[in-house]
Amino acid sequence: DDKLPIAAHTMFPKGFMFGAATAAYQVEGGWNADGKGMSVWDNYTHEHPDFVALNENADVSDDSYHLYKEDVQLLKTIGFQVYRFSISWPRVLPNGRTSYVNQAGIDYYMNLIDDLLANGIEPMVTLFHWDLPQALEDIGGWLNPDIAQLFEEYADLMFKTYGDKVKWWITINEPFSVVWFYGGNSAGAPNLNLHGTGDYLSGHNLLRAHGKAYRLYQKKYSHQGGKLSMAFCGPMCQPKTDSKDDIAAAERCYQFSYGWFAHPVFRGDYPPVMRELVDKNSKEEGRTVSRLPYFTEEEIKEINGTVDFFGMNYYTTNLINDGVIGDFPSVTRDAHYLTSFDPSWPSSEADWLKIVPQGIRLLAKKVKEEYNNPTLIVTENGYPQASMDDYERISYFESHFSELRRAIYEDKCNIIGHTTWSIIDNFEWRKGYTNKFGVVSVDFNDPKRTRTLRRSAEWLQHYLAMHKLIQ
Ligand code: PNW
Repeated sequence: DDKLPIAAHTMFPKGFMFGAATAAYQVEGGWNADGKGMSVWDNYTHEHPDFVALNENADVSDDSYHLYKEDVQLLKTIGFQVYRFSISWPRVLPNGRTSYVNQAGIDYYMNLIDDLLANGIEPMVTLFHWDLPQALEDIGGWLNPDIAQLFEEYADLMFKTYGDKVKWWITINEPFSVVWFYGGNSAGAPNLNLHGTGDYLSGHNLLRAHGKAYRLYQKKYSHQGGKLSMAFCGPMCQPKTDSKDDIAAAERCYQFSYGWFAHPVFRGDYPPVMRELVDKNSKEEGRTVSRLPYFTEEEIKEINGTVDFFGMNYYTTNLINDGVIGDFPSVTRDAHYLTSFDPSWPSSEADWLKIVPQGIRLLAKKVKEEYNNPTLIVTENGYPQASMDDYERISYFESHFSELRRAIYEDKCNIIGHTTWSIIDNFEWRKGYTNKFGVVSVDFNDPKRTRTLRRSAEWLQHYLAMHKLIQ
């Protein structure tokens, strides 16, 4: 392997797909346009403006609801082959239920998909990127077991409507992030702060919902020939020292983030270490049932083997050591590890994101080992930098691409694509507009939301042009 031709190390293999990603709430705006219903993020930002940096919200954001054609032209100009975007559930189903369909919302995504295809760009569609219809949150949201069937009905309509044009589906973006909105500290909508209970329960229903949507696709839509997955996330968990305890702590960190959702869909149930620790703590707390729910035999059958590829969101790495921290009860306490950063890792404009390129390779290798080398797509990876001369972002992509190629050529990981987060600056959740992830900048003070290519967009343009030459 040391003797690979230089070109193999420099370029990705033939057929490797490059794309860019966004999410509905972060870019669309049009929060109440043409009959769209309220989402939990509309509600959260309107009710608690103080939860978001500079009291911002995404009522207008990039206005991609009206300007999507500009986005498509940007993707085309840079040379991306894939666009990963999400559908706003309340835009198509204002009450969350299929009993009332908002035709304007259906048309919006049809027009976007048609425009992408007309420009030679493949759509990759996320069904849920955090903007749950508020009407469903009002009945308990992801805590209510009924949500799994409601999600299945929503997915059914989406497969039926767009499935002859869309071949890549992500059911749920980052279930591991969603659970913090139910169990963390004001982390996001619906902001329930049910530590150690709401997180496990919402996670359980996210998995049940995913399983149902996957089986439905298999039963009713397999002739469409699409591929389905979730987008899993977390930082890469690297042991702080090579002590046995820290190595075990880093393993717990992995299993309580990626493993929490990937283990059930690849192996049929929660990671054994999660089961063991949450059951043990629940018992010690005097509970008669575990805070981590059990799947029925039927659910295990439904959930096991419901991913056609591994959607991997990677941004950064944490150092992990053994230790107890967190509210009583809480996921953090159950997993009992501490996080830190290596002081040698360069910082970015986001406090949580240190530059650790080797992490993407180590994570891909971990995924290969855990789940028998699944097909893998890096569904998110990107860097926040506001400057138009964003050379740090270029270096971030350069180094992460390089580590990805090593994962492919040296570790033999089956990685087939990468979608950059993000094509344009957008509403970065609680950070508002203060973190800018776009390779294209957006002027949020300009009613026209003018979009301008950064240096990194030009760098990608050249990189992708070279990539196309070897196809
Ligand atoms: C992602 N981590 O969340 C989200 O999917 C995007 O919507 C968001 O804009 C993007 O990151 C940038 O922040 C993350 O644990 C969740 O390292 C978790 C992690 C990173 C990103």
